[in-house]
Amino acid sequence: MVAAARQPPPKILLTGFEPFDGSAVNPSLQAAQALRGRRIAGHQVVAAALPTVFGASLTALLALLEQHHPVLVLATGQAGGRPAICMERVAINVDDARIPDNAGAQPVDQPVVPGGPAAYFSTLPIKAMRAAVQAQGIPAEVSQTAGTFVCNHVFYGLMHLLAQPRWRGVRGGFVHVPWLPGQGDPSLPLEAIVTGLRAALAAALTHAQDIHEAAGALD
Ligand code: PCA
Repeated sequence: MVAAARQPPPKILLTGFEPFDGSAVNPSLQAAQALRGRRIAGHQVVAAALPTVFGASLTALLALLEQHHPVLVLATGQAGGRPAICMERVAINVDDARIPDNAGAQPVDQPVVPGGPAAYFSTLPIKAMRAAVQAQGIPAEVSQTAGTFVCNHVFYGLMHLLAQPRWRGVRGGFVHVPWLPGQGDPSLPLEAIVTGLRAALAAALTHAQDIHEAAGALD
């Protein structure tokens, strides 16, 4: 008798953004690439780059969802000037760009989804993720705003997609990471960002419910 084929592990989708604003690198993309194919808590990491472009980033994200059918999606981006890995709590229905995106678009006071809800909360356990990153000795915070540029656009668009019955049960959220050394101050080395994201993903996969600890320094 032929042994039953082993089930492939469930997938998690980890995205990073292409460099923007004249920078040659984006730590979110480097970290996602470093985690490509890794096993975390019995899941396999699918890593992908999103264009730092309003609209096209969400088209790419939907194609990735349809291709991979992940059980969890973590989108990540660079937040220059922040000192810690930031678990984003909320995505808002606003595009309001201070600088043009990589295609030259600079929407001001536009909705991400016309007629959509004002906001969506992350469905990842942000406090458990913060605790797991801090336990690695890496600075981590809960953040109450992902801004109004392409990161918030993707976060909102992701949560709007996952709110559809078609993607029922798929959890999603967004994490901002600091600059790499050489991009500006404050910064975190790539190894710390990779270790932090790995710990955050492990916590997300092992906590169906969040833990409840008081808000932290940036809150
Ligand atoms: N950070 C930007 C967009 C791409 C990225 O990595 C942001 O915070 O919106």
